[in-house]
Amino acid sequence: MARNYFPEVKGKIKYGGPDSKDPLTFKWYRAKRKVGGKTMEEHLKFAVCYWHTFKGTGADPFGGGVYERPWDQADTPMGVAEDTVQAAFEFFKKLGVPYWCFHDRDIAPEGDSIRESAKNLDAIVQIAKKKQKETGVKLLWGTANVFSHARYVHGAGTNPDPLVFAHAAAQIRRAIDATITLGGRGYVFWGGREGYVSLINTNMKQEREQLAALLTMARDYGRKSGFKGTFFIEPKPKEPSTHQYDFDSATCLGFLTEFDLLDDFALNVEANHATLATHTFEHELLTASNAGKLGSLDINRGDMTVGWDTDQFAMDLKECTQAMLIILNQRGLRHGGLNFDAKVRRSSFDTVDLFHAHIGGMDTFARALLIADRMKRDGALSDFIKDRYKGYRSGIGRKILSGKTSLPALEAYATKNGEPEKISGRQEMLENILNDYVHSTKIV
Ligand code: XUL
Ligand code: CO
Repeated sequence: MARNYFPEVKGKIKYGGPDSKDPLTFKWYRAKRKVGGKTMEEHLKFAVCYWHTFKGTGADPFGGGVYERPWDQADTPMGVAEDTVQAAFEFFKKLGVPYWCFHDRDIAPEGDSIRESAKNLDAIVQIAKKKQKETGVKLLWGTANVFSHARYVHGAGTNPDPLVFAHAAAQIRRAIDATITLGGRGYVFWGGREGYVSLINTNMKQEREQLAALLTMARDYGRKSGFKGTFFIEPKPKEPSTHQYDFDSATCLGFLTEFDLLDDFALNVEANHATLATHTFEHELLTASNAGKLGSLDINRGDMTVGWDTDQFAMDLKECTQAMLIILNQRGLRHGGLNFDAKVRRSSFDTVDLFHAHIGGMDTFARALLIADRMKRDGALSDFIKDRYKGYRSGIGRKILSGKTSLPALEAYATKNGEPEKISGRQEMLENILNDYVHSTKIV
């Protein structure tokens, strides 16, 4: 008999509707509810992340772990790993999420040698494969943790020592194998320490070339091994390093173009990483989407008064509505989804807090989806924007965009037509419209 790790939740979390007073029910998320031809489940493709939800300890710079999870109590690291898979799939099933995500070292412990680590990983992957079949839960993406071990102190692919590069390559190879075995839709690269602490000891030009070499090899290995999904780069400006080479969406797009990786890669954009880069989430999503490269999202939020990656659960309805509008406008995420790269607070140490956190995040995005769908259908904001640029759809504007005019011709045009009329950007009016949609109680 499988152990019951979450006895406080008897069965699957149910839909209770917006007026439900039971905190262990959904108010907005109803997996099979149709929104514009697709179900909520298909639109949102939620994934639970293994690292925060099952391996987070609550440790912070001032104190150690406080969570004491029941699946962490076995005598051996492999025993703990086996118990954790059981607990994880019980959680996925009860929550009703279609996907999960992992790093190699979250699911299986590092061994004393590369061979032993690979053996550990494979053993857990086999169990996870069975659990996926049994529950119907699928893998959104896998990745390798090439930033926690002491050998990666100066980076993995960007390390000055090629032996460290080789260790990272070995790990990534096995993590790609694991992702393929589990049918993962994507494979993520987050460059944890792929950057510098100080330029005083760094050959930045070469480090970027090293990183490109690693990504190219990984792409070639994955394709040769039959991986048909998308490789994702996850932008983040800093933390743990001072500067990371995958700083933000625009920097990553430039990097992928420079090193000829655009065809196989897209971006996995994270909310808290956007704000660390002093951008809004919307800005980062739109930059990726405009380039046809918004592949997946790590959903969470930062704390605007705190300058680090707090990875809180997404709760800001306005921000999530803007994110959903961008996703709807690009007609969905092909291989990606919405991964909860978020952790409960240190003081929320009960296992039931994990349910409250995910229910809140799922409800926020489900509600955001309904609002965004209505806004899109009504042409709210978009009609205004379209009208604002109408001058470029004909006449001189059209000539500018199609390269059919020149500076002297434009000088002649400006001279003939005189001073332009002043036209308001109507920001406050549009903010009021956005507020009306976000706070409307009629959109159910
Ligand atoms: C770290 C972060 C990672 C990646 C996966 O800030 O976001 O958890 O999502 O390596
Ligand atoms: Co992330």
